[in-house]
Amino acid sequence: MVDEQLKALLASETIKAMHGRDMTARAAEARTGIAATDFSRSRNCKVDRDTIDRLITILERLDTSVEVDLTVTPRPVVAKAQPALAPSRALVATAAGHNGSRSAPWAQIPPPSVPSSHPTRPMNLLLINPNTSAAMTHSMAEAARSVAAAGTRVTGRQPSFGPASIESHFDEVFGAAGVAEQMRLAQDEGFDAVVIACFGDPGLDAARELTTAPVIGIAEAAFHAASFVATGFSVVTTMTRTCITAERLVQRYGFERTCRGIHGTDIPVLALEEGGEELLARIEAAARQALLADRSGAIVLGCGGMASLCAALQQRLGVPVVDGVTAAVKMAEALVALGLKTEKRGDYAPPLPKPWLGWAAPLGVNLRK
Ligand code: 5HY
Repeated sequence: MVDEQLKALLASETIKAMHGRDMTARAAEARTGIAATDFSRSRNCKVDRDTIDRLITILERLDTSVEVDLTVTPRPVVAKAQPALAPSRALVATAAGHNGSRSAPWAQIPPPSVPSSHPTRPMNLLLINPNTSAAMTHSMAEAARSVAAAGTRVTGRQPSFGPASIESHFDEVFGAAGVAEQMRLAQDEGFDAVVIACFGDPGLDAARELTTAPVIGIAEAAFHAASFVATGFSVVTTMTRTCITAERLVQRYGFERTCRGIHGTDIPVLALEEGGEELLARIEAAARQALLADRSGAIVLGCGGMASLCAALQQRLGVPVVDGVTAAVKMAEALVALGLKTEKRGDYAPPLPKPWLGWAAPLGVNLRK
């Protein structure tokens, strides 16, 4: 009885969410087998994706499988998603950005051969935005979902304290602490991978101490991706004063030979949320100048808040433009598919227990799990 109720609830919630995506009632009916009349009653109710994710998680805990075909036109951020779910465990893929059908004939094609010890189950990806701008967390989670594989569910979170944007060393200290807070709070949620969505990769090492799941910083991911497609790349970022942070990461990750220059636009991070042509044109101009001055072949966007501008800039510049958020998502999926986990023998072993004082004390207890 419970299953049916939840299944119906999930399907109708998903349909409501699909309504937000201009799908005709007829089409939704054809895909879900739920009578169109039901839709008219639910037309004005929008349900966010997180709700669907939660419902899916509930269903999984009940080990119930539901087949829903969700063909939705993804917003072109970078690349089309690649369906990879095994036919036997057809589960509801999260509504946004997936292109998977269980009823199409190719769905019977066996999934790519992955190591048998790592079955292709849905992957839970935690995207942590180290600043406290909920709008930026949302836009980066959207970009992440637009390239995520069919079975990858993206959960976006930001700290409960700290700066709305990270544009200085002082901001970065709290950004890193915010990452540590969110890692501690998510420690029992079983995320399969984590993305730190700020171009300074704040708190990356600390986060890796708190989980065996792969943790990827968007700067590190972007540098790797750019070095696969060009012998030299240039970074275009926000405030010029934060260029030093990117310079230090280039050295830390060993990209001195491929990173040919780092350029600030002095566009404040939070101004990116406004978007608009004027802003895009300023970044485009800075990128053109960098390509010329550095003789580089690719551009790396030096802020997570630029993720939604990536496709348009690539179109205009005609060179590879790399956004770290989407690059990190695909690398996280690759590491999980390869069954690779963060080492626990050396410096990424859990922090040693000790007394903690003050407001952060709750974050310091029972660290050795
Ligand atoms: C970022 N700051 O990606 C960095 C960009 C920067 O709040 N998110 C931020 O300027 O370092």
